[in-house]
Order: sequence, then structure tokens, then C-alpha cells
Amino acid sequence: MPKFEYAPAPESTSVVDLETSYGLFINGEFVDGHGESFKSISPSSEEVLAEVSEATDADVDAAVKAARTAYTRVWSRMSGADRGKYLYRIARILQERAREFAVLESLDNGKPIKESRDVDIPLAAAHFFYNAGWADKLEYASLGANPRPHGVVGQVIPWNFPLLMLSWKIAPALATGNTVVLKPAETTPLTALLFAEVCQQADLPPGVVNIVTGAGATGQAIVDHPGIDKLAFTGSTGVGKMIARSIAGTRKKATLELGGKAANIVFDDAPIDQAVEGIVNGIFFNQGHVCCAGSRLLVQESVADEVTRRLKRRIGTLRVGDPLDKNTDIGAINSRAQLDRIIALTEAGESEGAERWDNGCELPSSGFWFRPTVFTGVTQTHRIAQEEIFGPVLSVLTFRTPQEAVAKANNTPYGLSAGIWTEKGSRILWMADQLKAGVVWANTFNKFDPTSPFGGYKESGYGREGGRHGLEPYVRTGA
Ligand code: TAP
Repeated sequence: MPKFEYAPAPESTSVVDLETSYGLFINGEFVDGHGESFKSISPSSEEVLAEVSEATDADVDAAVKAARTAYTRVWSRMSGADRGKYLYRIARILQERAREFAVLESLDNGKPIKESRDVDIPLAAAHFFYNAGWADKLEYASLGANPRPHGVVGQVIPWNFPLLMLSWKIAPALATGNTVVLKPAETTPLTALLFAEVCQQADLPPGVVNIVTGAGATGQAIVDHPGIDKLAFTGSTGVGKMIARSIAGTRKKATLELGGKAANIVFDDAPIDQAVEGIVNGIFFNQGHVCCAGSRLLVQESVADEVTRRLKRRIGTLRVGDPLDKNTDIGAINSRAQLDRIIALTEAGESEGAERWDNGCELPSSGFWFRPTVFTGVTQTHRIAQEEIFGPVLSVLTFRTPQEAVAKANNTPYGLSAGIWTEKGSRILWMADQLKAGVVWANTFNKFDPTSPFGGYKESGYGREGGRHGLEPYVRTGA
């Protein structure tokens, strides 16, 4: 197939005003943390973007106290309609500053600008708009009698969708009348800190949103703080289990959004070219750093060769490189540690006997990169079929009957998402009923909307985010 050469189409970084160092955002102001500062680097160039303060236990304590004061004196007394006005204001500012946020997200995270520009930032604003609409209607949201906030919410988020995960957390918490202390991931703190500026610009009362930066120890300090009423965590199943253990026996409520190993299931009557697009979007969107990524392709045996052939041809056209280039399909892997994990798991795939293929594209000389990779001949016992790789790596398995597809799809400790590709509506409904997954997409994949609940079964966690269901964990009900 002829290769098209694309001229570079870089997005300008002039819209972003990076500081050399950032403090913590506590009680409406930026303050220095008392821990060692750390560097946030660009994963595509390894260049240092900024120094960021690390929050110690004492800093987390100050943030929780600020959140408590804001809760008791201001936010819990404000009418829902007034809280909604602040959320609408934040949503509009996110839209106005969308380009700045998109460029900063791509710089700090390594994701392609076309994704941060067209997916992450618009969806983040949409979550604020959507939850703003609920703020004065909570009594009509079927949440139970007399819905009221918990108080101070602690929130810890991962690095794969930094601003979007922040919006999934902060928007419903504020709409329901809680105040928050949020920790972004150590490798991607910059858009959360820019969001803190948005809170100032929106005149949000001091202490309603507090952002504390740092690594796992800062997250643990939030989890352990006795002043936290509810926790919301998105991240790995391992850390989620630790959190569940540390809060057992306390009065803290929690929602855990954890890992996944989704099956994307293609039947022989599926429109193959559309399915191929869905498979590519399912596993290579955001470098495969997606909890609900379709990382296990289950394809019906009679079309397996055809699907794999067309899939490889399509993957051959994907462009890997500069995240700020508007033509880039696959950006940089977020960190050296994540790259090492992907390498280790793909080596295990080879040594366990699966057949490895990648698109052979050239990779930049600095930064963290991984070619889009496909493993065929994968069996269910292989580590690459069981463990979350969280990278641009697809494992292909086959099946003969719908029953076998269901059995294989459900053969995982996770249960976050699944995809079904078939022309038969009855089969879609039957499969969706059998699959143990929180989200099931039919003839599409990785579609997100703030009105739609998202969350997992089994080791993918508990609680839902998004939609009316996403408000539930943030309220108490009853007398
Ligand atoms: P984790 O290592 O679990 O980190 C998630 C967050 O928890 C980070 O902010 C991390 O801080 C912090 N953390 C680490 N140790 C902690 C501790 N002991 N106590 C409290 N907080 C702690 O996950 P990750 O590697 O960043 O993210 C990838 C994982 O997130 C994948 O498994 C993915 O599937 C999952 N994920 C799930 C969803 C949903 S909605 N289910 C969405 C996105 C991602 P540092 O990073 O700063 O160390």
C-alpha cells in the first residue's frame, strides 16, 4: 500500500504560559509544599517542563482543614442554583481556554494533540456543564429522600486522562455540595494546577477545591486523613485494594475505578472495515493507556485471518511521533516506568509462545515510545491475555460460538468494558446480558458521554461515575 508522507503540522505552544515552578493550591491560593519538589517532564522529549511542590502530611492536613471550613461556612449553605452557577462558569472558562489546556495536556502527558483537543478537554467541560444542571435538581434525581453532601471528599486520580479524570471527580462532588482535596498523578500534575487557576478566575470560594501534588505518599495521606468523609479513587487495582484495606472499619465511603482487560468481540457477520476501525480505536486511542481499552480482540475463527490481515494493513498507516503534531495518531508513552512495564509484558508474550508483530515505524530518538503491536496465537493463560498492559498492544484470540466468546470474554478478574461487532441485534442483546462488564459497546468502542454512567464489576472496582448514577456516591440520603 502506498505510504502518504505528511508535512509536519505542529500545534504552537505559545498559548501555554508555563511557570518554572508550581506550588500547592490550598484555600484558594498557591502555597509552597513542605516536601521535596519534583520535576514534571515531557514524555516525548524528556525535557523538564516545571518543578512541582510535593505535599507532606501537614500540607494535606491544611488542605483538608481548608476544605472543611469552606464546606461548613460557605458551600453546604449555598443553594444548589448558586453552586450550579459556579460550575457553569468553570465549564465556560474551560471552553474558552480549551486550546491552552489541550497543548499543556499533550506536553505533560504525551497524548496526541488531536485527542486532547477533540476528546479530553471538550469532555471535561461537558462534565462541568452536565453536573451544573443537576446542582439545583438533586431532589428530583431519584437519589433517595433528602439527598445531602458527605462533607469533604478526597480524590486521587491517574495520569492517563489528567484533566478529564479531574472533571469526572470534581464536577459531581461540587454539584452535590461537597468540597474536595484532589491529588493528580505525579507525572501529570500541570493541567490540574492550571485548573486551580480556573477556580480563581471563576471566583470559586476559597477552600472549595484544593489541589495537592505529590506521589503515592501524598495520596496515602489523603486516604488516611480522619477529616475525609468520602474517597474517590481512579487507578490500578493494586492500589485500589490497598485503599480498601486502609479504610476498612472507618466511616469513610469510597468509590474505586480500577483496571480493565476488555474483550472486543468480532463475529463473522460484522462489517469488517468498520470493526477494524473500532479495534484500532479500542486499543491505540491514547497509546492504549485506557482502563476500558479493547486489549483482547476475540475474533470468530472463520474471519480471523481476514480481520488480522486488514487490521495489520490499517495499523501500518498509523503515525507515531510528536504529540503536538496534528497528524499524529499515537503519541509518547507517559513515563519510563510505564514503558518498562509494557516492554516486560510484551517480552513475556513472546517467551510464552505468542507471535509478535508491530508496524515497524521509525521512533523518535528521545522520549518514551512503543510501536503499535499485535500478538496472534494468544491463549487464555498467557500473561498478555490476563494482565493489563496499559499500552498500544493488542492480544488476538479466536472463538467459534457465541457461548465460547462469552466464556473467554468473562475469563478475567476485571469487568470494566466490552465491545460486540455483529449485524444481529438479538445477538447484541444476548451478549450484553451475558458479559460481566460495566459498559458494553455495540458496533462502536470507546464512546464517552457525561450523561452515561461508567464503572466496573469484580476487580475493576465499585461505584459509577457520570450520569445521574455518578451523583449517588456523593450524597447521603434519608432522615
Ligand atoms: P496507580 O499507580 O494506582 O495511581 C493512581 C493514583 O494513585 C496516582 O495519583 C498515584 O500517585 C496514587 N497512588 C499511588 N499509590 C498510592 C497509595 N498508596 N495511596 C493513595 N494513592 C496512591 O495507577 P496509574 O498507574 O497511575 O493508573 C493506571 C491505572 O488506572 C490502570 O490500572 C487503569 O486501568 C486505571 N484507570 C482506571 C480508570 C477507571 S475509570 N476504571 C480510568 C483510568 C485509569 P502517583 O502516580 O503520583 O504515584
